[in-house]
Amino acid sequence: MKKQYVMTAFMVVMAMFFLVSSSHATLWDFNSLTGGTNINGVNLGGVTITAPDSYVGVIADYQTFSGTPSIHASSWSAGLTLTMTFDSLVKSVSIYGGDYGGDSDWFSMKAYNALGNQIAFADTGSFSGIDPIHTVAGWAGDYRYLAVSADDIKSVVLTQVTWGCMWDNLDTTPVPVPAAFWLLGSGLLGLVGLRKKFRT
Ligand SMILES: [Ca+2]
Repeated sequence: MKKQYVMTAFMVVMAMFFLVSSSHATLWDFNSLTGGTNINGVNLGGVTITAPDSYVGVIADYQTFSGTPSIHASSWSAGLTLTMTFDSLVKSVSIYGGDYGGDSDWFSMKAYNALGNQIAFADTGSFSGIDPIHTVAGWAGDYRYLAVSADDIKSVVLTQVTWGCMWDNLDTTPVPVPAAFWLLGSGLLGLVGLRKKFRT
């Protein structure tokens, strides 16, 4: 009987560990990357960023956009895209984009599931100046924050709608522990309880 208590406690601890370890948000700030590098197709630890023309650059610092390394498309041409594909499904994605100089920036973000179907969309519209809500200490360029959320995001496509953008601080939250895991867990706990009942 003692053994069953130990097993039950072990399962509860494992379940809690799994929940805690899998609920952490993941932030890519690109700060360890070297300016001028082409990171197209490189896995940055959970995310791979690609572009149709095979160029995803790193800018060490562009005036005061973020004051730290950020990423960009091959040129400032309108319509260029970057695709960010995640190793594991996520339920939300956010990122900052923009540059500096008071021009009219604009970018959008589309989210896709593993089947390639679009499941969410966010758009800054034309803007200049700092995001009035999502301010970041040390950032002084023109930027906006965009976020999308859905049940099962596998990738997002960023488009610089007008002019060019740099992007920084890509942030995701993971898909929560599946309900099935908890059903299985509670089922096993129930079995332990039943065994105990039949024994006494
Ligand atoms: Ca950065």
